[in-house]
Amino acid sequence: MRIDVFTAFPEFFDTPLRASLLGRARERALVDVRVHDLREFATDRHRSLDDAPFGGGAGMVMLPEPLFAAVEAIEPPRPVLLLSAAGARFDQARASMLAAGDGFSLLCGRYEGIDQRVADHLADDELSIGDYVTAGGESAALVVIEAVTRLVPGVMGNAESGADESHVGGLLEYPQYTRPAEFRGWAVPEIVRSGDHERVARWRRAQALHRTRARRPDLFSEHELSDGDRAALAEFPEPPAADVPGPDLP
Ligand code: JCQ
Repeated sequence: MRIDVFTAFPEFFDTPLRASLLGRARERALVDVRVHDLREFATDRHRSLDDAPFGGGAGMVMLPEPLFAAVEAIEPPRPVLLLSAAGARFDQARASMLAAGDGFSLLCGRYEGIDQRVADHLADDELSIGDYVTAGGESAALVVIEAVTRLVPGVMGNAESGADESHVGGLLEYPQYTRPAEFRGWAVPEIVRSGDHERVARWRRAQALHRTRARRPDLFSEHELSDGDRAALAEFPEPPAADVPGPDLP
């Protein structure tokens, strides 16, 4: 998997790409992340990357030329993805699609925005990691890189590589507990220590369903309840106190 990043702040990526899962995946040559400094592709003698907006207004706009020059010189893997708060939402389905390919590229905007011709004629797609604005696309690029890399075959051990996690099955994760059995007076639910693995599995499923209904009604309404789901909810109908009930169960 090759991932090319185009940024005005290449140093932003140094530590995150060396640490933890990403660092190990790169050491093992499972992913090849190449960070390109847009400054090297600036065309004027001041190495400018931005200019004032046509039509006036506050702030500066990223110039199209350095981005076009960089992508045309490097010929990085497609799709070329522009990170921006105005993009389509990046989600687990998109992460899986990218992980199934050989590579992709990320363009990081800075300043108050990017010249629209980058989105229209250079990028294949425009992606957002959520409804908030950051100072630039670098943080979003790291989110995309980590979400995709952990899905690349061989990156995670079999134990972790799981289908159990939040957003994989379209539901939020069930609550998890480890030692001690009682911490500051808060006990681990008796059932998860019971040793009845089938019952624990039904309890977890019910908790995931209650939690998703309370916290993410948008996800819950997309979820088709199975017979197993109905059985789990019948056995464990009580949502945890913290999860205020949403719409009625069918
Ligand atoms: C990405 N959610 C939020 C900041 C300009 C395209 O130009 C710019 C991009 C950014 C950073 O992106 C985000 C974002 N997903 O803010 C300024």
